[in-house]
Order: sequence, then structure tokens, then C-alpha cells
Amino acid sequence: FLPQRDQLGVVAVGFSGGQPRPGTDAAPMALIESGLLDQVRDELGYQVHYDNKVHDYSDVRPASDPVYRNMKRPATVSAVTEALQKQVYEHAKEGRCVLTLGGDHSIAIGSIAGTAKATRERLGREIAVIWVDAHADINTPETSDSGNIHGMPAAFLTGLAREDRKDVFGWITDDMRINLKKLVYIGLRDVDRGEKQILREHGIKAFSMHDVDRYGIGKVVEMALGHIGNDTPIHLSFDVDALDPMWAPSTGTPVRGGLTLREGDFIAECVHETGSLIAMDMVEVNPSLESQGASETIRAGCSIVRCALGDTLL
Ligand code: B3U
Ligand code: MN
Ligand code: MN
Repeated sequence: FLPQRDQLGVVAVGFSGGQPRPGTDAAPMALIESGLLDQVRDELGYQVHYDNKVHDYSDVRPASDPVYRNMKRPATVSAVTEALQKQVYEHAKEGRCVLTLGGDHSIAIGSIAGTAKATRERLGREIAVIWVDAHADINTPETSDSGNIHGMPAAFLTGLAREDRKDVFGWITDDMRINLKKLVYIGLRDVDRGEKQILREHGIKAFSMHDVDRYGIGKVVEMALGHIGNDTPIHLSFDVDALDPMWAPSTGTPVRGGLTLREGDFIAECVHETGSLIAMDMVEVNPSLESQGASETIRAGCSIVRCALGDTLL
């Protein structure tokens, strides 16, 4: 079922509307300008399908966008992720591995919906999602304190959050959703009370930093992959804030006590080794925060993407 190994679709998403800080919209250009796609092409041997454009989706954004069900900018995030879903779907249905460069984590609603749908159509399979993050991003509009949609993508993707209004995620159909049993977290350390209840209630597999400390990253990744099962198509959604701020300070909500850069790379390397990676997101890099740390954070993001696409130390 593997995507054509050497074919990579790339979507650059210049969007920061899932949270309040501007800047993450500039991340795709920063990642690309630092040479990411050239390395993927020249060193890792991929044929890269990229339209040479950072999308800002200005053509689909609504003129006005009041708070709805406690969500901030709901129609904007919905329209952007719906458009992204189509872009990712188009790549994935050709059998390409898809790399989505964010953007804040709300964009995973679009990228994962796109791969879930394409994989069902192409292979008749459900995808698994490995969500590497300091946060669980599984608030429903009702449990969220912030109203920021980058804290909600996992809820919309699993169907825990639903909305009929077509212009507020009502476009998400069953074929775009993911199975709660095939969602696995690594790196959690800042989970809201309502989210903890959701994780517990639904038995969602989650490895926090406590587990990384207890078992080591090697065992944690082994357990995470074991939970998913062999041969399941994997979408890796990597929030750079999973890394400790020492390695990735330029992000909207840094949380201390995170993964080292090597642990982040290791997760990506192991996912590559499964041979089952069908898509990846790199999100929440914000080059405008922590000016001294921006280049470090960009480097970290690039490193993790390269590892997931098959770069090795030896
Ligand atoms: N859980 C909080 C904070 C948060 C989520 N994702 C990030 N921060 N990056 C919320 O707003 O839902
Ligand atoms: Mn996140
Ligand atoms: Mn996060």
C-alpha cells in the first residue's frame, strides 16, 4: 500500500489563524529557504511535487468571522483547512507521500482529512496518526478555555467535536475522519483538564513526558508503533513545541520539560523505518518569536522532517 517511495507532494500553508500570534504563517518559507526541499530532492532522492507557492488562502477567507460556539475565527480556519484537505488529497490519491508545512496546528484538520480520505479510497484502509506534541489538541469547542482552534484539531478529526454548519467544519465527512483507537500521542506535558477526561474516557493511547522519562524514547516509540499495528498507513503530525524550548524556542506556546532534538529525530527515524509513512505535518514553528532562537527552531524542524523522510546518521 506504500506511497510511491520517491514521490513527495509538498503543501506550504502560510496560516496562523488557529491561534492568536502572527508569525507561523512565515514558517513554510523559512523552512524552504533554509534548504529543506533541496536536501529532500538532492540528498534523499525524492521527486518533489511542489507548486512553488506559500498558500495564504486569501481567496477563500470570509470577510467577517465572529466567534461561534466559543471558537475564534471558525469560518476562516474551516475554509483554509477545507482547501488544504483538497490539496493534500490530490497528492495522496496519486500515491505520493505528502509533506504539509504549517502554519499552526489547526491545519492538521485539513491535512489529515485529506490523507484519511485518499487512503480509504486508494487502499480501503484507515490511517493511524502519531501526534507528537506538548499538547493534546483535543479540546472540543465546549471544553476549550482559549477558543483557539489549534487546540481542537484532534477533536474534529475523530468526530468528538461535530458541527452541521458547512462553513464551520460541516464539510468534514466520515471518510475524512480518523479512528480514536488509531490516534497515538507522544510528548504530552500540558494537557487541559477537559482533555485529560476525554483521553481517559475514550482510552486514547498517550505517552507523556513521564513515560519518556520512565521507559526511554526507544521503548515509547516501540509501544506507540505496537499500538498502531504493523502495516498501518501512518500520518505523523509533528508540533515543534513537543521539543524542549532549549531546542525549539520559537513557537507560540513553549512548554519546558520536553523532548530533546535527538528524541524528536529518533521518533521520526523510527516512523520512517516502518515503511508506512504516508504523510507528515511540521507545525507551530514561529520564526518571529525569540529572534535568537528562530534559526535553531527552523533547523530543528528541518531535521525532523529529513529524518522522517529517510535521512540516517550513518
Ligand atoms: N490546550 C490549550 C493550549 C494549547 C493547545 N495547543 C497549543 N496550546 N499550542 C488550548 O488552547 O486549547
Ligand atoms: Mn499542537
Ligand atoms: Mn503544541
